[in-house]
Amino acid sequence: MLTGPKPEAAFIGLGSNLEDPVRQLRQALPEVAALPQTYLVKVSSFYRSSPMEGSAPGQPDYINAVALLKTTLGAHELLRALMQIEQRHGRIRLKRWGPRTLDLDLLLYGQARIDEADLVVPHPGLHKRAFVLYPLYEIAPAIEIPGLGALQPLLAACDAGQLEKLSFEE
Ligand code: ROI
Repeated sequence: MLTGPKPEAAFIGLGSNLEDPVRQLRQALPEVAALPQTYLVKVSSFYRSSPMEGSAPGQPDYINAVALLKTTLGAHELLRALMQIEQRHGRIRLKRWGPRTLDLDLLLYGQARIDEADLVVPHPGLHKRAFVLYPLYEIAPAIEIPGLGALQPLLAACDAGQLEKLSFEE
């Protein structure tokens, strides 16, 4: 049971495009669930997409998902814990926008707005990225994003491209 301060709802984005991306996400989820002071409440389907604009060229497709956590970890503590999981997955990130074995992004932390050198919440790319918006909508259609408002208009303005929902988490 969680004790102490009221848990916050935190949404995280999971992404991988190296070394069996579906397996990377499947293995990461129990690690997220095992974080201290944290419940894993919900996980979206897995979605496949080609590397989005801005990505270094010639990369394999990505698998992405979004998860809802309830946690009494602070935002920075949660970020640090997510980075440790990334590192355990031997995260390869040779260059910015390059391919990676596991990427865990802190997308939303309650209604918090954080703008610091090491942490920006809501995640700055969130509203433009179909591979975040669609899985987020799947598990939290009514959510309000601090500074941006409802999810539906953001979805409507975002090109889903060839984002493909995987039916059996393959
Ligand atoms: N493109 C897709 N489709 N999925 C991602 O998770 C992703 N992550 C990134 C960049 C390289 C911007 N492109 C991506 O960091």
